[in-house]
Parts: sequence; structure tokens; C-alpha cells
Amino acid sequence: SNMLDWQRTAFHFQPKKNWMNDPNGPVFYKGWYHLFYQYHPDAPVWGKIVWGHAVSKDLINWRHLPIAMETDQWYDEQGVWTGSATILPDGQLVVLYTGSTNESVQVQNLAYPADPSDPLLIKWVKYPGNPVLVPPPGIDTKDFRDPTTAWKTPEGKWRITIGSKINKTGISLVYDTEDFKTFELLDGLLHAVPGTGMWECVDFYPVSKQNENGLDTSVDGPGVKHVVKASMDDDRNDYYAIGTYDAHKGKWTPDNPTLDVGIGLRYDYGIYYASKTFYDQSKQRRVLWSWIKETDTEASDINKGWASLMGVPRTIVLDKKTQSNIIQWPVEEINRLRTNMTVFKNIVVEAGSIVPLSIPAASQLDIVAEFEIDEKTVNRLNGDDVGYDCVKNGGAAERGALGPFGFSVLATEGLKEHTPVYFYVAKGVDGNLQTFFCADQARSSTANDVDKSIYGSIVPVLKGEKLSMRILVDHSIVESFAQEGRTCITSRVYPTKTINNNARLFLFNNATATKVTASINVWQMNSAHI
Ligand code: DQQ
Repeated sequence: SNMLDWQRTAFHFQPKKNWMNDPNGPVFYKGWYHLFYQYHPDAPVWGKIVWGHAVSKDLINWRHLPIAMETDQWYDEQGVWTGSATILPDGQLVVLYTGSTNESVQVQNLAYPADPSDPLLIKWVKYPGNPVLVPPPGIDTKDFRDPTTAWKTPEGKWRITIGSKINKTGISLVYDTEDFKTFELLDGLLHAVPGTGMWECVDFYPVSKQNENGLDTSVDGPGVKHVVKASMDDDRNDYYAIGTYDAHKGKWTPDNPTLDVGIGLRYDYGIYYASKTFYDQSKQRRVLWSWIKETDTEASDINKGWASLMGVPRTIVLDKKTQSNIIQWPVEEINRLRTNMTVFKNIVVEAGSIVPLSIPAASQLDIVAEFEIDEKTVNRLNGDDVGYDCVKNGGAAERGALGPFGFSVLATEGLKEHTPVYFYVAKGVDGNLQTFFCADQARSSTANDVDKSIYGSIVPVLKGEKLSMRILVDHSIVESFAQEGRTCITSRVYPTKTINNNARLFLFNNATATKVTASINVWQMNSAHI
């Protein structure tokens, strides 16, 4: 066993060893959730990538299976890269994935289960006619990757989209097919945004305007909006936008052009990349998976023998109240790991104070909390509180009238190490209140070779809503959700002194004007079988 073993997580998916990146082809098939993933079996750094494979009955406990696809063909010799699964009407499964060829050209390939009656889908067959798509004229051979799950066109064909770029414009190409072997390139693009660079791992799916259930990828109609997500190779973040899809033209238009893909909203304001959704027909929900990379050094990854996690899968719905953002929430199955609840009711935290929360151990937690500020102090906001920005301001240590306040997780007794996750209430240039949700990694570790950025963004708070947050703490990862999942932040942290049950949890209020009243439920989290 290794000195750094404590950094392994208790309820986040990860292989036993070596490197993982993007989630691939997530699907629910014959009673099992399947997760494939970009895997480098030989080292804890990126390299010749194959498809790792694991299955689960509940999205929480996982069984590792043999590698599903290796680099054994000329058309994927340099890597079996990212792809997606589609369930056909007869229940059969097909996968399209990107191969990096023997000459490092990006092509799309078809694969299917060797034995469709095997619920574990252990053996995969690559279509002998591969590749089924090569880069079209005008597209660079290294800018053509990550096919989506297919959806139905009004004519009854299948349609997919594939990310690319032309000069600095990020684009998504559209293809129609009837058999996943021959494809027709549409004249128009699904969408394009100047200045955003290469679009990796594009995702495209419908969300219901009225209902809380998720929608199968082919669902369309007046009760539906469509989300486009792209992973921006230039800044390594996952951006999404909500808009309208014209199925006849194969074209999507954002509701708000100032919040377009790559210039507007992010799934997550921390570490979150190459994510992919799938429709879970067993629970009528859309589930989001994402790769959470390391933010320590490559040398540390080699030392610990593994790199990367998957985020806890999240359900995705449109925010019915705002209609202008999605809501992400850990899948309900994660609640089964909750044990030993401690309740703290109406704890008053005076301006400039910190309250230790007495719980047995604090490295595996689910924290759910509501906060109220003293309404009478809102008029104490002044010019200094205009134009706040989590990333550019001074983090949890910089005091304002109405913030920051929240939790310090993975903290040591004397706060030599701690990761604050907090709200900050400020004033917009229009004079209205604005609430920010941030996570400050500056003091997360006494090690000096790890990322110590501050993350965060604005979070919509509607009239009559209390401020609320949920935080999942799991050794070296902290996933934080504000206002029921309107704004999310994932942190990788590497505390050196909170290991072996030394971790503490604190409530803090670093505001100068307001006291804060907090009501909190904290659960210890059991470990999943992974
Ligand atoms: N990772 C894969 C590519 C994809 C990138 C290669 C995104 O298919 O574009 O490992 O992280």
C-alpha cells in the first residue's frame, strides 16, 4: 500500500490503477448500467487509450470488467477514443467511437456487442467496414472526433453530431444515417460559435419545459427545449446553452445569444470536462457523467499509481422556474450511502466568526444546508460590493458586508488546511442583489505543487428562496451544489494533514455586516463497492 492511498475515494468511480479520462457510451442495458471510459492500462498518464468497462445495478457500486476495446486495428491503432452508444428500436446496441489511425487521422468507427444476449456486454465486435466516416473536405484530420448518441430525424433516419473547428470557430457537423455504416453530411451545421476553438465531446439532448422526468434523445416537440454542450479544448471546461432545434434543417439556435455555447454557462465552475449524458429508460431520467482530472503534478500521479475520477452521476433537468439554466443533482441512489445523520438547527454565526461542527469524522460526508442572512443588513452593501467575482476577488479570506459565509471542509483543527465553499451576496451594476457561489482552494493543502485556484460563479436566487447548498466530500474531491443544483463546483484537493479521520468540518461567516443563521443536516457516507 502506498502513502498516498488515502487520496483514493470512497464513492467516486475510478479504476483500480492507472489513467482514466472521458466517460464513453454510458447506457442502461438489460438491467445493468454500463460505463466505458478512456483508459490507459499501462501508466497513470495519458497514452495509447483503450475502452475500460464497468457495470453497476445502481450507479454507485461497480464491478470492473475486462477492457472492451483495444487498439488492435489500423483505424484505431493510436487510440480508441471517445464515443457514444445508441439503443435501436429492437433493443440492439450500436456504438460509434473515434479512432486515431496508424497515421493519427481521426475517423469514426462502428462497434457492437458480440453477444447481445449478454447483459454484461463483455465482448465487442468492430465492424469490418470501418472506418465509417473520415474527415470531410475542409476539416483538419486532427479536428474530427467524439460522435454523439444518435436521435431520430422527422424522416425516420438517425442523426448524429461531431465536434470540430474551422480556424478558431468551434462547430458541430451533422450526419444522417439509416444503418450506422453509410452517412450523409448535411450542408448546414448544428451550431457554430466564433472564437471558441475545437469542440470536443459535443452532447445534444432534449429537456422538458414542464416535467421533472428526463427525455429520450429523439424526443422533440413544443414541450421541449434542446441543450448543446461542448467541451472546449482551449480552456478545458464544459459549456452548455439552451435553445431551439429545427429538426428539418438540423440546426440549433440558442435562446440567448449572449449565453451561447462556450461564452455562457458552464456545467460546473471547478474541474469538470468531457462529460456525457445518457437517457436512463429504467428511471425516465437523463444522467450526466464527467471526467474529473487531477490538479496535482504528473509526478504525484505516477507516485500514487492512478489518475482521475468520475464525478458522482447527476440527473439533469431544465430549471422550470428560470427556464434559462439546467439543474444538476447527484442521482438519488447516492443517498443510500448516507449514515449517522447529525442535525444542526438554526445555528447563529455572528459576523467574523467560525463554528466547529461536532461530527465523528469528516472525510466522507453529504452536507445539506440552508442559510439566512439578516435582511436588515442588506442596505449596508455599498460601492465596494459591486462587481464581485469569485475567481478574481480574494477568496474566503476577503471580507465584504454580506459574505463570504459557508463551510470549511477537509479542515484541520487549526485551519492550517481547509477548503471553504461559500456564498457571497453582492450588488450588481444594476443595483440588484447578486449571489455568488465559490470554492477556495488556496489553503486546501500545505503542499505547494497543487492547483490552488478559486472557482465559482453567480447563482440565481429567486424571490422567497432561501440560500441552500449541498456538498459531497470524498477524501480528495468536493462536489458542491447551490440552489438545488443551479450552480455547481467540483474541487480536487490534496490536504496532507486531514487524513486518517483527522478531518474536521467548520461553519464560517466572514461577512462584516450580517450574522448568518444556518440549518444543516450532515451525514457520514459509507463507502461504495468499486
Ligand atoms: N479525449 C479523447 C478524445 C476527446 C478528448 C481522447 C477529450 O476523443 O476529444 O482520449 O478529453
